[in-house]
Amino acid sequence: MKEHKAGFISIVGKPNVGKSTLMNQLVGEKLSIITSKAQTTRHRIMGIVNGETEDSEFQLIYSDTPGIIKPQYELHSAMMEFVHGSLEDADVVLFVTDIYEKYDEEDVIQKLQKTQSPIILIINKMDLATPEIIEEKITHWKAVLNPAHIMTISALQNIGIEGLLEQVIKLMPVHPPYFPKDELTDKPERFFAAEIIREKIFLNYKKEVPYSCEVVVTAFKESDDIIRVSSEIYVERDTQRAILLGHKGERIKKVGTEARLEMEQFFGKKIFLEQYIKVEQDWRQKRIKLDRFGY
Ligand code: GDP
Ligand code: K
Ligand code: MG
Repeated sequence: MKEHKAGFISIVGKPNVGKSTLMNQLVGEKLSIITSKAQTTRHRIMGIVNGETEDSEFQLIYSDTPGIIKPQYELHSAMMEFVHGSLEDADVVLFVTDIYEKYDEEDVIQKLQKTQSPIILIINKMDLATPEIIEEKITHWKAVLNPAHIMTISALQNIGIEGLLEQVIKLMPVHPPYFPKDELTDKPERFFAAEIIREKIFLNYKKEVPYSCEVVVTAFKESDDIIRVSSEIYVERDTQRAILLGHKGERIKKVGTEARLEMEQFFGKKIFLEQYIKVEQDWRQKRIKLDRFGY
């Protein structure tokens, strides 16, 4: 019989370097929402991949995490707790950087130096770089962190992902599976429904509005041919509620349509979606409200 390998792989790094894009490529599903805005990802999201090589069966449990930042709100502190938790569990750390990243990583580096697990440093967005820039980044990272491996990839264009996967499997410990083999993630369906709505909000509004929004799915009722989803969107102020709605509610209607279409793809069923907008003053700063929202 083949040996079984299993382990936790944490995807960490600064905002917007492509962590969620990479996670989705590795898992082969869009589990994590992606936008060009920093702080899109707020939770630790696990994606599970089962497979086999010539010599072993494996289960890889990836964790996508929020980008590492200096907390300004209680919400940020909760987000950074997810990052720390994920580093503590890690058998392998994928430290994602991109070709734009400036050389001011001390806070992040200090966190990584504390982990015992091997680090694969990833230089992402190679599709946008010249060989000279990549060479410069490699030299830099060897000097400051000296990770077990450095790999250059494009998560967006699916370049270098195969090679990365091989490295990850090599580093996995021999261990029985942690999750049943038909499980894709640790999060419930309604979590993904809420995330899809949140992504559409990030894509449709500017400035502070997306950051002030939280989405809660209050009902997720599946029948043979349709899923009925009820959601509440929380904002911090009445003015934000007005912006979210738009003239005659047209803007939020657009969000709803886009979210519904993506949910139909994700869940493979027709979706009936309800959205209610509520004001919850300063929820990002209040521990008690964050608890209620699952942070
Ligand atoms: P995260 O904040 O680290 O999770 O980053 P995201 O995965 O949300 O990606 C941030 C932005 O970078 C999005 O607009 C992505 O489409 C883009 N992006 C991610 N990977 C690549 C890549 O390999 N090449 C290019 N050109 N863009 C990328
Ligand atoms: K992002
Ligand atoms: Mg992300």
